[in-house]
Amino acid sequence: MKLFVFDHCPFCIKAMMVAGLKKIDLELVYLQNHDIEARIEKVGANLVPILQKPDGSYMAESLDIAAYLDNADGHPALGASTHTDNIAAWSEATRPYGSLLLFPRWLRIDLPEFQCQEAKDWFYSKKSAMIDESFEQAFDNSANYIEKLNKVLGQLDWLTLPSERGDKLTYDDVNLFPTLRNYTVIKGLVFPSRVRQYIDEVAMLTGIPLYDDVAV
Ligand SMILES: N[C@@H](CCC(=O)N[C@@H](CS)C(=O)NCC(=O)O)C(=O)O
Repeated sequence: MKLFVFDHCPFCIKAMMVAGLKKIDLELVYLQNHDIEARIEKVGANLVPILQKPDGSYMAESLDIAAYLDNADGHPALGASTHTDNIAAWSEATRPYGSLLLFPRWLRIDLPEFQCQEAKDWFYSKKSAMIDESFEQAFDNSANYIEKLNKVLGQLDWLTLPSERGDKLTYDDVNLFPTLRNYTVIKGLVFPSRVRQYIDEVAMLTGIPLYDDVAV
């Protein structure tokens, strides 16, 4: 099977987490960010992740792909969500600062979906319109946004560690971890120790690489 992704895409990480957890033999294919046609020709819409199943057919929607991969061996491992509202509220609270901090950084590190100028230019024009700031301005304002994001990171008091539940993951982890994983690219962001432990434990169980070594 093939999974078409961007490395920085949190939805793609949802599908990749399950593939890693279940040790599914999956080829990751990184599409160039501007190559909309490569997405539309497969699923009729401009989005990743896209799974190509063994019969050659394509499947979109990260949570559908996650469920498909989890059920592929007839022994689903993921538990049900119990913190859907908490995760939705927390994600909403972090999104503005997360975008301002993440978007400029994705072009400052070496990512497989930005291997040509066209891909970088496409991302820049689309996303700087979304944050209403140039990437340069947003990056220069990092200290301010980091302070705000640090506060929201303290609002994860309901979080339980995988090690406190027999290393069993749930759809809450699939929905929460990708955002936290992306925040590891933000140099100077201080994760509360329990949140940091959560990130490290889920990364270990799913084999998802973090960005600490290349953080900017
Ligand atoms: N509901 C979709 C959302 C996927 C999505 O929004 N993917 C973004 C990347 S994070 C995308 O492909 N956007 C198109 C683009 O960047 O051109 C899912 O859960 O898979």
